[in-house]
Amino acid sequence: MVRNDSLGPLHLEGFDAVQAGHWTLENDGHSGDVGFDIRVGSGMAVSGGGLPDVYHTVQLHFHWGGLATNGSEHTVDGRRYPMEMHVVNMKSVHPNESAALDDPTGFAVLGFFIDVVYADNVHFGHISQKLSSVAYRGQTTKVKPFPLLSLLPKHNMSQYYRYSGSLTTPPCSQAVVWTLYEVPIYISWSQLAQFTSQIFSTEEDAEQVTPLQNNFRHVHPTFSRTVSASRD
Ligand code: SG7
Ligand code: ZN
Repeated sequence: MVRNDSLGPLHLEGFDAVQAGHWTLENDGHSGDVGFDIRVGSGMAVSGGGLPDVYHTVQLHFHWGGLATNGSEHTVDGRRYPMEMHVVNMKSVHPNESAALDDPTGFAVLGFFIDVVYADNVHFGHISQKLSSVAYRGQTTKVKPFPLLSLLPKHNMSQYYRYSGSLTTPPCSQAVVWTLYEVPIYISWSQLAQFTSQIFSTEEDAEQVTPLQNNFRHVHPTFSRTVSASRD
């Protein structure tokens, strides 16, 4: 880990506003895949904080384990959190995702650890209340836009880890500038249970009745990569 004092806070444009139109929550659950994405439309972008360019926000999604097993994709000092949220942003110069996949800095993904407490997180209700509408693969529902900032930690957004890496799902393209925030988001046990019990990777009439769990990629060695820490 290398401390890099030049890594200031990121600029999160439009995250504090209610965007026009609607967002789409879609169950894309091929087995081993993520489960669902929330496509957010236009209006939000991230820049600064050492990112090489401006990236517009495309979607957010989650990785989880089970009720008793943690499911974050990243670990800090060997610790895995119950869940992890990814806000996926694509470099604005690219016309489409396949162009961005060919660029080693084509995506900027913001990762947030999610920890579990007793109190509900009211802002997560915007998402968790909708999960039953997209239980099965291919199902979609509309989500009324809400300020994405309301989901994020209120403090210490200048503390994060930075490395160059890959998408965590196949083909795992080396196309991501990762930003992992140190301070977690908190949700309740019952909200965690909604993620671990309500999403299926199968179609509605399938025989399989086991909900999608453990949709995280296993930890890989960093090889020669540097992981930087922003100043606090
Ligand atoms: C899921 O995770 C989807 C993908 C996403 C991938 O498969 O959410 O979304 C799309 C549009 O394919 O890939 C490019 C992208 O966002 C990996 O995302 S992740 O590395 O942040 N986990
Ligand atoms: Zn992800």
